[in-house]
Formats: sequence, structure tokens, C-alpha cells
Amino acid sequence: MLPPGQIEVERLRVLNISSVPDIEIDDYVLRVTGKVANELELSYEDLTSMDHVEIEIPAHCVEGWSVLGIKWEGVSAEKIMLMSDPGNSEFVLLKSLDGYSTSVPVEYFRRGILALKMDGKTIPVEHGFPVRAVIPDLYFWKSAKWLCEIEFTDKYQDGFWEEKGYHETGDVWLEQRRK
Ligand SMILES: Nc1nc2c(c(=O)[nH]1)N[C@H]1C(S)=C(S)[C@@H](COP(=O)(O)O)O[C@H]1N2
Ligand SMILES: [Mo]
Repeated sequence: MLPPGQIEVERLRVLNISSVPDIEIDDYVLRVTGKVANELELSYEDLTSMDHVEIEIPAHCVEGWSVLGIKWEGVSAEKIMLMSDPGNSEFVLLKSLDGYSTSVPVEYFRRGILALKMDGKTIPVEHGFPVRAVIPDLYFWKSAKWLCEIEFTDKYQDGFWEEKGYHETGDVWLEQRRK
């Protein structure tokens, strides 16, 4: 089903704030920081050897196009929360290797995935290899590519697009495009 104000398109359009970052996979680490009982540092190998889940999450770009039926496979956000114990944190700030960041309420983040595969294959680098956070029911700018840090907080903080007026939550069904 399409959320209000969206039209369906065949494929993803690549949208980056700058160029695709250089990835040295042996040096890659995903950090889990902020208001957590256990800070985590996970290598790509750590992530690939953990239990994986597979979920279908459409991509809804705030500019009005949607790609339905994309399958994502990887580590559930729920698992990361079990391991790090963020208590009653309310937000995560997702940070990426290209300097991008975006803010996501924990109640949405917990239903998301740290995706390592897209439609059965390792995620193409332009779509976020090695790890992409994919969050259901939020506009696709909240799905950070090249993810390198998940910071749990109590207080909302603007990310890249939020600072430019895009919505704190960004729920597609409520059409929360701008603040
Ligand atoms: N790290 C990072 N993640 C990002 C972006 C970006 O520039 N850098 N752009 C966002 C925006 S605005 C959109 S619409 C989608 C585009 O995803 P795609 O290039 O895989 O289609 O990625 C989101 N995630
Ligand atoms: Mo976007």
C-alpha cells in the first residue's frame, strides 16, 4: 500500500549528500554509543556472523516516490538493543561514513534492521555497503547508508536533513515531511 502523496516507481534513485565514501572493510567498525549500559564496537565480521532476520521494507522518498517490496537481511535493531541496553532512551542519532546523520525515535528504530543484504545480495556500495539502517514507516532519508555509529540519547538532536527543516519523526503514514 502506498502512503499518502507517494507514487510508485520501479527502482531506487541514488541520493547522496556527497560522494560514496571509501570503505576499507577490514577497518570498518559499527559503534553503539551514548546512553547505553554496554558500548559496542562491531566489525563487519561480527555483524555477518550474528543471527540474521529478513524483512520487506519499502523505500518512501520524501520527494514523493516509493519503491515497494525491497527485501533487507541483517541484524535486527532489537538485537543491538538487547546487547547494548539503552534503558529508556528516546532517540537514536544514526551517523555515517560520509558525514551524514539522521535522528530516529527509538520506538521506530527498534522495528528496524541493520541491513547487510538487499534483495538477497550484499548491498551495492551506492546503496550503503557495508551496513545500512533501514527503518519501517519512516521516509527513506532516515535509512542511513554506510552506517558507522548508533548514538542513543534522551534528547532529540537534528541530523543532516532535520537541520534543514525536515521532520523530527518523519512517519510516512502521517505525512510528516517537514517540521
Ligand atoms: N549516509 C547517507 N545515507 C543516506 C543519504 C546520504 O546522503 N548519506 N541520503 C538519504 C536520502 S535523502 C535518501 S532519499 C536515501 C536514498 O537512498 P538510495 O540512494 O539507496 O536510493 O538515502 C538516505 N540515506
Ligand atoms: Mo531523500
